[in-house]
Amino acid sequence: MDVDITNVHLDLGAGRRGTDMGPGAMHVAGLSAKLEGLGCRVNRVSSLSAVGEQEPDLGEPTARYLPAIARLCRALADEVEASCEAGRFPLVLGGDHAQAIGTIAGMSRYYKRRGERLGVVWVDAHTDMNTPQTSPSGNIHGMPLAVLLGHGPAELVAIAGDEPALRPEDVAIIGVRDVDPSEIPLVRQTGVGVYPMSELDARSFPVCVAELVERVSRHTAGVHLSFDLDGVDPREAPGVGTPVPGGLTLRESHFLCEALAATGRVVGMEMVELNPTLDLRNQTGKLAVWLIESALGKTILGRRPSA
Ligand code: B3U
Ligand code: MN
Ligand code: MN
Repeated sequence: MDVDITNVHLDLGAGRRGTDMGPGAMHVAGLSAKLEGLGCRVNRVSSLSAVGEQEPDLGEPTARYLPAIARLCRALADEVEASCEAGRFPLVLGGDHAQAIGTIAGMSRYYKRRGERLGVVWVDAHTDMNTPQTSPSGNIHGMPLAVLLGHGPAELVAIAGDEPALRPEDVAIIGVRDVDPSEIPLVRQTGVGVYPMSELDARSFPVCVAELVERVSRHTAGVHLSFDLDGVDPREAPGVGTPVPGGLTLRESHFLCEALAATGRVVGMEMVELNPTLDLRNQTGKLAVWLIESALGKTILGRRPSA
């Protein structure tokens, strides 16, 4: 498999600075060599940056840094779409989760043009379905999934084209344990699949993962994994800006990535919200690279035979 890596130096969507340094930390953890060890070829590594962009003075902002984030996401969508077009696997290193507006819009444009649909597994402590009207923070990293389903600032929704990037039936969020009361109506109204921690515990993790894989695969030509590291428990992934206790264990996180890889239908991945300024000796950066390896097909007893 040929992989295109895009480093996204973006932290303007988050409430805390520092996720712009996430890509560097994953490279320090040996990403490229590990991908090559898996039999992947890294075709190109490119970078997009919103570091140092100024916030327009709009009084009390409801979508902070909207122009800069829209600009970056448009450029990212173009890159990712071109990678899909060339038959390469887009691996996007974040960056805060606002980048998913660009990554997934680009992938979705490619599939829509072929009359096909894209499935998404969204790993997150949060549901990321606020809009400027409901957001308590004004931070766009709390809004990307709403945007991709067609709700939110028009300049962000439009990056996917005339139709929203995703259909709610093709989306599942897993690891959820911190939802704003104000975003619950949109979560319910859209009907996206949501697996809160309580359900994973009550019904067992493997059962829920099997159901989730079936949901995102049923009507789709491929599945993208949008992995917010705050989905993982902060004891194992401390380097994130909004840690929430009670998250996925390292073992569950690997299990999910391995289960997705085993379907052979993973067509893109992004790893987001890594904040090296809050990490402990790159513990979370290393975890991120491990999880990427699992999602791209690493197995414990050696390489899975490639098709
Ligand atoms: N729901 C809150 C907090 C939040 C969302 N995503 C992250 N934090 N990482 C918000 O600001 O929208
Ligand atoms: Mn998120
Ligand atoms: Mn999150």
